[in-house]
Amino acid sequence: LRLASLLTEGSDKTEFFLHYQPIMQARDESIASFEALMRFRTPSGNFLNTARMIEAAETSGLISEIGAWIFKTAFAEFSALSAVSDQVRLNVNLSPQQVQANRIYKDIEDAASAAGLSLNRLVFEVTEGLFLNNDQVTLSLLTWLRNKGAKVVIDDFGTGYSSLSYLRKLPVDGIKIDRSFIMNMEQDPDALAVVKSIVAVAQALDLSVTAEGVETDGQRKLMRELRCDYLQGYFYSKPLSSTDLIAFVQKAA
Ligand code: G
Ligand code: G
Ligand code: MN
Ligand code: NA
Repeated sequence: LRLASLLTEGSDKTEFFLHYQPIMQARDESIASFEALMRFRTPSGNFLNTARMIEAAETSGLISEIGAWIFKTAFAEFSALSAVSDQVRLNVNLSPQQVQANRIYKDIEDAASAAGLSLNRLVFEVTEGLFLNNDQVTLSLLTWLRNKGAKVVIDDFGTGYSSLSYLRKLPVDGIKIDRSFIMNMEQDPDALAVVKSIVAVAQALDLSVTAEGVETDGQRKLMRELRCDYLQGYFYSKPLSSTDLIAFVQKAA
């Protein structure tokens, strides 16, 4: 996949756009947030694999360019959701490469001011790998975002090198338990034990917990019993186009 040529030959060929997946408050199942997820569609109408496209953007050095487009588009589309309460937030994924580039500060500020959006409406999702080297560039960015009122959460938690004890020292507000654990916990006692201990540690450290990939009523009930904070997954909604998102918000209101 030649992302670079796709980009330079014009986005009139391959369309980029964002889908948004609702994240619910576990307590009352109201809308807590929307996660922006990148989508690529070819002229023939096929969706390209997002993970592969993001990876291609990372290796070709275009991720910051795409990232800036994501900030601009997501912040503007989110701002335009007039029926949504000001308690609802927007989650945006950050690639490790994007975090390393200095332009990210200005890209976020420019997009937020263009959309009239305060940074305290934002949640940034990062991966565990970002914290491996205790890198100052990373820590400075995350600290800056949190000082501006944004939240930072660790995505796909449990799949990386997580020693639970290191969590205490990181500039993060919460974790999202990877959906592989949620998927298996009803059948597999080990997966359930992992979920329970992740939740217990996060709660002891005052970190929010999101369960990803909630697909069944059983998973939903279990996570609510464990006092997980947020639930996300097909049980509530798949990722939605911006048009379908407006309908979802109106129905929930
Ligand atoms: O939405 P989907 O399951 O197709 O996403 C596949 C992968 O691509 C996920 O790991 C997701 O985190 C990543 N991804 C989706 N959208 C974005 C984005 O806007 N930025 C980054 N960095 N990653 C994204
Ligand atoms: O890595 P990240 O957590 O950002 O990836 C999110 C991806 O997970 C989204 O692309 C979305 O399509 C996918 N996803 C969200 N909810 C569910 C779910 O309930 N089941 C499955 N199988 N995938 C989901
Ligand atoms: Mn994510
Ligand atoms: Na995930």
